[in-house]
Amino acid sequence: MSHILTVAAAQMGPIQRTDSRDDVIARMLKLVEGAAHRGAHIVVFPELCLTPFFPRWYYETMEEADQWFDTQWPPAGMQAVLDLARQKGVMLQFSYAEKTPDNHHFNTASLVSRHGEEVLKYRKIHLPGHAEYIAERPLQHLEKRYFEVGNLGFPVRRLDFEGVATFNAGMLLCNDRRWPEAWRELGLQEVDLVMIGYNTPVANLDVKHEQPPHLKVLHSNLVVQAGCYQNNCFAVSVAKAGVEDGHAMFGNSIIVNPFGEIIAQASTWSDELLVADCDLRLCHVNRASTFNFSAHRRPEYYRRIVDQTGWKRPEHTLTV
Ligand code: CDT
Repeated sequence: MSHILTVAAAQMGPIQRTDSRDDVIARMLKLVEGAAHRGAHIVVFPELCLTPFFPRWYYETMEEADQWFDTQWPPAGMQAVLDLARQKGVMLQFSYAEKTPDNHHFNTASLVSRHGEEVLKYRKIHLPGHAEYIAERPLQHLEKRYFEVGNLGFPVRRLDFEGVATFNAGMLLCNDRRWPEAWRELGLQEVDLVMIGYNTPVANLDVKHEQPPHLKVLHSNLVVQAGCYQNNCFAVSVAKAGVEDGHAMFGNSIIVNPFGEIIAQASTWSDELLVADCDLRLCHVNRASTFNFSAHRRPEYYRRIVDQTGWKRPEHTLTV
């Protein structure tokens, strides 16, 4: 066994409303081809990598929004990508809008073995935005309208990539990466590799506070670097980037090691591959020291984290 898992972040440029599914699939095929050529064992695609980020558009009914949802696994067109990946012997992670046979709607990520089987499914839990149209917003973000909160928790699967490495894999989607609780759920299952897809706009969506664009990059790096460091894992964090439907998404896909260091970073707003070797032994360095969870965690003092959602400030004020 080599202990080295070679991962590829397959950043994608924008997907316009006018692009066909075939156009998108052709781009994904090229990215898989390139990643395999560069020796990748796993290729990770962005959140909602088959469609534009449609939650920026308001639809009165779910029936209208359903045009963006796939009802089958694999989603339409994806079989060609799975076939190529199987032929090249690489694993894939992709994400799409899923409508289940019993009419539930999720923002879903799927991890596929090099034999073409789904080995792990994740349904996004932290859905940002709002459920109703808000006229004052410069840009709608209607994930709470179109998706239900994921019902699978934060699963981690132990995978043996024969002849390469055995590792524990988990997934997050976009806004999830900002929540330490999500990372810790994965970290407590000894996750080695976290795969993250995202669509994050450059524009500040909060009309009450003008946030400069550089903070978007800072915050995205900050949470992924901290998540990896505090949970002893690698992450492949992959953007849909560039100007989609007139709205810019900041891109900046990164691959991060368990020390929190960025080991690969995108430099375009287009389809772009980042490839990095992940020495999985690095995950054990801090597991044996600073972040030895068994030795140092104090869950008896963490109750508030699971019992409480919003803030409760101290009841009394002390005059000083
Ligand atoms: N797709 C996604 O989760 N995007 C969010 C932006 C939300 S702004 C209301 C993110 O956290 O990047």
